Amino acid sequence: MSHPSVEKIKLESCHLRGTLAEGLADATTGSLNFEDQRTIKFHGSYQQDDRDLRDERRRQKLEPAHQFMVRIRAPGGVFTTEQWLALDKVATTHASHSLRVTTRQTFQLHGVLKRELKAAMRAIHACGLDTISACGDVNRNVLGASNPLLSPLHAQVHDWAQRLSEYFKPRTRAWYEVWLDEPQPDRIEEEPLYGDAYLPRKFKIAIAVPPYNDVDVFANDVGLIAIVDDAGQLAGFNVAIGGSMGASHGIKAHYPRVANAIGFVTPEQVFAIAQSAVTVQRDLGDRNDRKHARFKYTIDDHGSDRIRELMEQRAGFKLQPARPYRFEHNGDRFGWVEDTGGRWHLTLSLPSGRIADTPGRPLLTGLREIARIHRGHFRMTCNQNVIIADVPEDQRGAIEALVARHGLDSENKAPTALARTAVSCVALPTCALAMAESERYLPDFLNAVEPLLEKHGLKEQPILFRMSGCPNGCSRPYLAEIALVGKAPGRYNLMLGGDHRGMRMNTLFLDNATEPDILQTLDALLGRYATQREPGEHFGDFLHRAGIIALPAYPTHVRVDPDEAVA
Ligand code: SRM
Ligand code: SF4
Repeated sequence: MSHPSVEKIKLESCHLRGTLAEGLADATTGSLNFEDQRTIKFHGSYQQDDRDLRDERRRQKLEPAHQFMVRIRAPGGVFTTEQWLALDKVATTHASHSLRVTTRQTFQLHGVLKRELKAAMRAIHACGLDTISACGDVNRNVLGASNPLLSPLHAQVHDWAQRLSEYFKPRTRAWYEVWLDEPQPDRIEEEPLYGDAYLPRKFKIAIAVPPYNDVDVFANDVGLIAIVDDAGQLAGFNVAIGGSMGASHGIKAHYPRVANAIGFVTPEQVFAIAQSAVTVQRDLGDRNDRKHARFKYTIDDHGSDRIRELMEQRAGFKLQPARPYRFEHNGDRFGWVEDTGGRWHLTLSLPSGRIADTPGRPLLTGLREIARIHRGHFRMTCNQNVIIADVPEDQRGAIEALVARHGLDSENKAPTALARTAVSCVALPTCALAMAESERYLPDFLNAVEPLLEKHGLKEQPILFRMSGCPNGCSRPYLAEIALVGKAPGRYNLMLGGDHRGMRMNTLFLDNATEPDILQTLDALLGRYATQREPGEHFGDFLHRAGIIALPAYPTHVRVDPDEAVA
C-alpha cells in the first residue's frame, strides 16, 4: 500500500490534529498509524522501536518494540530546578530512566510507551514546559548562547530566543487538545504565518554572542550573531541564512552548508527579518522532494542575492551591511567561572549528553541531588553539556561535594581535551536512521585514540571531534576538525579539516573506513601536526596549510578563511 505524502498528511491533519487522540486510545497496538506517526512529530515526539530487539521480535512474529521519543521545547536551554526534578520524574516514571541533552540545548526522553505518552506530556506541561514544535516542519527549538560569563547580554539573548520561539509557535491548539483534553473549538483556528501545510521542512534559528560560537550559528537556517556597540549594549544582529548539516552518502545534490551572512538588522527589525525568511521558505521551498526542501536549497536554487531581496521586500526595509565580529571557538568552557555579577557557573561535560545511572556513574541521581539544593538554574549547551548556573559563592562547596560524590566531573577530568569536547549523536538503538553506532561507540573510540594523542604529546591540545551514526549530521560533524560519519555497522567516513569556530566545513578523507584504518590515518596526521604545526595553530587549520586536504567541493559558499569576519 502506498502511503500519502507528508504534504498531504499535513494538509488533511486539521492543523496537526489528525487522528492522534483516537490512535493514542487504541490499546490493541503500541504503534500509531502512518499518518499520525508524521503528525505526532509536530507535537515533539517520534515513534521509534528498539533496534536491538528488532530481529528477535521479527523472528518471534511480534510487532516491533514500539516506543516514543519526546523532545522538550526549551528556547535558550534554561531550566529551573523544579523543572529539572519534574523531568527527572518523567524519565524515571514514564521513560527509560535517562535524560538526554541534545545538540539543540534541550532534553529528549526515550522509551516512552504509547500508553504512557499522555501522562508524560501532562507532567511536562505541569512544570511549565511543553514539546510543541520541538520536531516537525516548523520553526524548531531556538538556540541562545549559553555563556554565563556575559550575563547581561546572555539574559537578553535568552529573552530573544524565548520571544522568537513563541512568535513562530503554530497557532493550532492541537497539542492542548490531544494531551490536555482541551475541547476542540467549533471553528478551527487560522495559521496566519504557516498556512495549512506548514513549512516544506524543519526550520532552525540560533543566536550567537561573539566571541563564542557555542550554538554553531552557521548550522542554522537563520543565524543571528549579536553585535555589541562601543558601550557594550546590543546594537543588533548580523543575519546569516541557509545553514544545515543534512546530507546523503554518495548523492552530490544533498550537501551540508554553512550559513552565509547577508546583512545586519537592529533589534527592532529582528522579527520582521526572521519572519521574511520563514515565509520566503514557506512559499518557495520544494514541497515535492523532502530531501531538497531545506532553506539552503531554496537559497542555492534562487541565489542568495535574490533571496535577500525577497526577504527585504517582505520585511519592508533594506539590510545594513554585516558588521565585523570574531569568534574564538565553538566549544564550552568546563569547570567553574564567575560572572560579572559575582555568581558562579559550573560547566560539566556529559558523555554524549546522556544523563543516566550506570554502574559507578550515578549521573541522574547526582544531578537530582544537586537540583534539590541548587538555588539557581540549569543551562543546557549545544555541545550536549550542562551548566549548573547562578550559584552563589556560599553554595559552591555543597555543590562541589555532590559533584565529587557522584562522579559528575569524570568527563571534565577525561584524559584528553579531545574527549572532553567530543560530541556524538544518539544513533542506535533508538534512531531509525542510524547506519552505524555513535553514542555507544564514542567511549571505545576515545579510548582508542587516546594513546595516539599521548604518543604525539597532544593530550591537552583542543581538537574538535564529532561523530554521527549517519549523514544527517545531528552532531554537526561537518563542522568538526575530525569527524566520523556512519556508513554501515563498524564503518565510517573520516572527515577532516573543519575549524574550531564552526566556520569551515571539513572534507571527506577516508571513505567507508574501519577503526584500524581510521586510527592509522590519524596516527600519521597527528604525528605531522605535532612536529610541523605553527604556534597556536589548530589541527584543522594545519591540515589546510600543509596542503593535506582541500576545501570540500560543495556547490555553496564556504568560509575559506576562519579569520574572515564577514562572509
Ligand atoms: Fe537530528 C533526524 C536526533 C539535532 C539533522 N535527529 C533526527 C531523528 C529524529 C531521527 C529520525 O528522523 O527518525 C533523531 C532521533 C534520534 C533519537 O533516537 O533520539 C535525531 N537530532 C537529534 C538529536 C537528539 C541529536 C543529539 O544527539 O543530540 C538532536 C536533537 C536536537 C533538538 O533538540 O532539537 C538533533 N539534527 C540535529 C542537528 C543539529 C542542529 O540542529 O544544530 C542537525 C543538523 C542541522 C540540520 O538541521 O541540518 C540534525 N536530524 C537531522 C536530519 C537531517 C535534516 C536535513 O535537512 O537533511 C534528520 C533527518 C530528517 O530530518 O529527515 C534528523
Ligand atoms: Fe540518527 Fe543520523 Fe541523527 Fe545520528 S545523525 S541521531 S544516526 S539521524
